[in-house]
Amino acid sequence: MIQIDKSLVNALKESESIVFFTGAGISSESGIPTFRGKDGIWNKLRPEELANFDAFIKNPIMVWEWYNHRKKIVHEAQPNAAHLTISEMQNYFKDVIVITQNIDNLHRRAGSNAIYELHGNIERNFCIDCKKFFNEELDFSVGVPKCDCGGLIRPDVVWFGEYLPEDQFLGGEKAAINADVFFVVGTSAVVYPAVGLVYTAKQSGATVVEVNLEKTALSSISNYSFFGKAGEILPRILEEYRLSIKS
Ligand code: BJW
Ligand code: ZN
Repeated sequence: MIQIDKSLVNALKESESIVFFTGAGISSESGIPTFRGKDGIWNKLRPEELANFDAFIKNPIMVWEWYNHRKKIVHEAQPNAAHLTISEMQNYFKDVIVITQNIDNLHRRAGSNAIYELHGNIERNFCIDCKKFFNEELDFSVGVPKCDCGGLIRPDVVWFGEYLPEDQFLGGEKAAINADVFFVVGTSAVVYPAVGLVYTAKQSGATVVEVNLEKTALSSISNYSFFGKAGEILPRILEEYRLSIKS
């Protein structure tokens, strides 16, 4: 049985705004591989070969194959107990805000209403030249899909060396500043500027709670660290919180 500290439950009882900063690890129990770590997809595929604009220009077919493969996995996946618990938290707290590095839509499908997507969304695509959006199924029958203007269409995700969508980052930053409790779930915490939001939350006075299979660079600044599966730990935290408000 995972033990949940009473002091954390007390902090939650005094909280109006709780924030979940999530990474690939929250979706691993839904069958979506993580990037890094033991079963990370990037153990086999080098990120710099795929997740950057130059790689796309050099070999758009290879990059699209990777995204289409992942899209299929994402479509077949279902939100797990961790996503669902976060969504359920909306019944207990004034503000429950998700800041995610994931592009998989699982928080939305779980029912979370306030979501900032820092690294884009695999469901959307846009033309690299005129920036027009294409949200429908793309046709790959004659090679890499192109816009009417002739530009290549790419997935609307953030690659290395690209700026994060400003509205999403600023929304996430505001949430981090206002957070009472800031959960960091399933991220290796190596990709910036996203991870900087954890430090923003900490400096703004939030209680930081890390949930991960293993230690990360954020463990030392976290007020609480739970090492195990998000799909087991988050439901236990909600369960203890519920018990405490009954008594
Ligand atoms: C579980 C679990 C379970 C498993 N339960 N836990 C040097 C220093 C600092 C910064 C830089 C630097 N050199 C370059 C940079 C900048 C660069 C960066 O941060 N690089 C570092 C890697 C060194 N950042 C950027 O380039 C960003 N843009 C930028 O900085 O713009 C400014 C700029 C503009 C122009 C010029 C110069 C600067 C953009 C970053 C974009 C990241 N994009 C990706 C791909 C998105 C699209 C896609 O999905 O294909 O985003 S990379 C990839 O990493 C993806 C993720 O969102 C991101 C983070 O990964 P995450 O989520 O942490 O996953 P994992 O796999 O790493 O970790 C999983 C964790 O879960 C593990 O810890 C497990 O233990 C755990 N876990 N199962 C609980 N059941
Ligand atoms: Zn175009």
